[in-house]
Amino acid sequence: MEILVFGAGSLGSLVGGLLARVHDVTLVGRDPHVSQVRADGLSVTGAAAARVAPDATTDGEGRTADLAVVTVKSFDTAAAAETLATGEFDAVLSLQNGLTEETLASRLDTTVLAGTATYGAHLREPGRVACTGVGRVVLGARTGGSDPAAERVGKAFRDAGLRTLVATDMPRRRWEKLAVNAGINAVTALARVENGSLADGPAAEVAHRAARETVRVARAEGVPLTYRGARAALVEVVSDTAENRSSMLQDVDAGRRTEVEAIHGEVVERADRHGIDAPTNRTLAGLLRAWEAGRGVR
Ligand code: KPL
Repeated sequence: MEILVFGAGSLGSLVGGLLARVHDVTLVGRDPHVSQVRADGLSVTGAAAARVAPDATTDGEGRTADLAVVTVKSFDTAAAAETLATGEFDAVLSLQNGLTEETLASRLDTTVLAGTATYGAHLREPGRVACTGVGRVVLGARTGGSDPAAERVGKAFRDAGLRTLVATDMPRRRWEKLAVNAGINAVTALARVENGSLADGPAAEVAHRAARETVRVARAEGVPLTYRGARAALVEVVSDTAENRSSMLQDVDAGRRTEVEAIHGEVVERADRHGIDAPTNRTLAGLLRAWEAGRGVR
């Protein structure tokens, strides 16, 4: 399969690198990573190791492929959609944090699949990405139900050795992942701890409160998410990615803008719309916004 991975950060480079073991992959990213991959290939280290030579480019305009996998940060989704709209793809799969598939679907004239990925990934240096936790990719039709495109993409991912499930209840799973991110990302970024630190103790308590609030909002949105299901998902991801530094902690460490708006901002905004209290998410969002403002990255 010809696959364009749009967003060669940590997760995009890991997923693209693993897919490149059997597929024809092009990574769209930034220099100096892109130049390094073009010159020396991509090294994947850690729990899933590989040395691969995908194509790499800084220019995503006018591309054609069977599949585009979108892995850019949530706040870059609209710009990514605009670039992808200049090309041609049989299907586009979002593997991003937040509920970004709606933004892609409203701007693209092709099948947009929803996906979640709980693999731990860290771009250690240009040309080298570490797999810091073997999680799982779950993908399927954006609005639920079955879709032949999802089956084809799921098979392509499994052929490349990625743990992948094709699901028919993506709206619920996207919200479950949002609850997991609401639990893990800000707490690990603010406390500067790895995901495994949320297994118990005071940080775990805050994480579970943030996830629980997200479940309440999901239910108000008509999504059948249970507290027990979200809690089990949070515990599983914390354990599967125990050694991982969450994407938000990596952003804070690097002094970059975070995905606070797509995670905690989204929960708080929708909670307000439904007249629901979300004090933990509101506090976490406030702290991260203050950090971003102080760094001049808002
Ligand atoms: O999605 C993630 C992230 O870091 O953004 C998890 C699954 C929490 C892995 O760290």
